[in-house]
Amino acid sequence: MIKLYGITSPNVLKVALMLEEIGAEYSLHYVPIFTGGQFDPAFEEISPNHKVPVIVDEDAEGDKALPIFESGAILIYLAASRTMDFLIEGIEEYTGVTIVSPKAEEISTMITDKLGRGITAYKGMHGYGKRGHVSDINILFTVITRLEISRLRAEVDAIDPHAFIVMQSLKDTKGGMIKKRPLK
Ligand SMILES: N[C@@H](CCC(=O)N[C@@H](CS)C(=O)NCC(=O)O)C(=O)O
Repeated sequence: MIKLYGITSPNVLKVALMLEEIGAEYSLHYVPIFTGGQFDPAFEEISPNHKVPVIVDEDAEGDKALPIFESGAILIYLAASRTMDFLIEGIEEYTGVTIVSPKAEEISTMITDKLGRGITAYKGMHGYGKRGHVSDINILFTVITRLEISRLRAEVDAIDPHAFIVMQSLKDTKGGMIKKRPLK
């Protein structure tokens, strides 16, 4: 959570706009600067130049609260920390892939041999349709990183261009062998 200290002045509003834009969780705290609130010793601790806006990032490094003053510095801090989040989450983001194909065996071998990823197979049925033809099939499920998506698509396409593929980005995973292997 970020605390924003200020009034309804442009310097404060531009910080509020940035917080809104990046979707940050924040709370507003009014500082009565026209009656000397900026000289309150408690406020002075986070704003040594006695001005608003000030933010306090309560989740900065190791949950240690970090006060930042000067609107330009605050905007740079928010932009930089948001960019870092994106880089870390972007690279670490996992995608769950479900593949339905009569060539499940071949695709499964390709995923384990070429991508080095594990596979889970569900026993399923496919072919529901107007003609009513239904047959047993192994439905494959694997978890890959964002960087491996295009390679997986290309490899599956080479084996079965008609394979049905569903991808979902995953917020959390546990177990398996996802994090034990460095990216290639
Ligand atoms: N350069 C500062 C200017 C901040 C500023 O001037 N804040 C005014 C309100 S918009 C203030 O707190 N004035 C109180 C004072 O000067 O005592 C920034 O961009 O943050």
